[in-house]
Amino acid sequence: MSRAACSFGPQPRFAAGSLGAGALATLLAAACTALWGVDELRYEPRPQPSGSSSASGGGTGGEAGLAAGGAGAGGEGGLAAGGGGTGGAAPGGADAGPQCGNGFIEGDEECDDGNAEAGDGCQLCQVECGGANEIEHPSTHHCYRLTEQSGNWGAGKTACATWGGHLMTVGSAGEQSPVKPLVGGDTFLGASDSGHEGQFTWVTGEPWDYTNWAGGEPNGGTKENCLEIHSNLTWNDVECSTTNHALCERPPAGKLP
Ligand SMILES: [Ca+2]
Ligand SMILES: [Ca+2]
Ligand SMILES: [Ca+2]
Ligand SMILES: [Ca+2]
Repeated sequence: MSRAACSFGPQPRFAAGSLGAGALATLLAAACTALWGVDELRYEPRPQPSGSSSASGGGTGGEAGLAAGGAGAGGEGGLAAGGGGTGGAAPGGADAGPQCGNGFIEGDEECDDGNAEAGDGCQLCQVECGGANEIEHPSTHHCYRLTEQSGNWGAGKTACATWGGHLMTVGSAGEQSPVKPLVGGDTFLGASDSGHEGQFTWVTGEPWDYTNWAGGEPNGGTKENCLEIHSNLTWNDVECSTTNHALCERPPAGKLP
């Protein structure tokens, strides 16, 4: 049996403070993978609130039954199976807890890219960031990566985009200090003053609020227009044609509510 995605009845609502939909999504995704070898989770649209239809909403066809059975193996089946029946308690959604898969980063979620897939940087609303050349920021969950190959500033910019991010921008000392283990030598950051000599700007357009220039820097005038960071985390303007590794940054997928 081949399926493109796992489909369920309407996503149940949870009272504030109860176990969230993230836990439910984890269970359902596991059931999906076990039963059909797919891990994409889809919910059908929630029907209009009405006393009778809401009560029967949890039992939409055989798929929902299978889902409830699979979730039961996980030990929280009561929560999963009962969710549909309690959906009508408070129409309007004001009581809905975090829902993994709705595209909004809520509650304990680190990210929410609208799916439960692994390998795309956000699995079940947790950031996937690791390996020898990647570091996840402990509080913002931005992922930082040192490019594998060295090249000029433009090549670093391209490599970061290919990875799904951008050259690293630094808004504070607290953003760059956890990244220090990645900086073994001079490494490109995502700023230049190519557009207007003396006015460095970040590639993302975010405010140029924080700087950490090394003593005497920037000193390169129109010859040095790209930003690099030393291993002691101070900055230097350098020629954009210099061959360096680069630091990339990828914010968590999803919108803030
Ligand atoms: Ca969410
Ligand atoms: Ca940044
Ligand atoms: Ca310059
Ligand atoms: Ca310089």
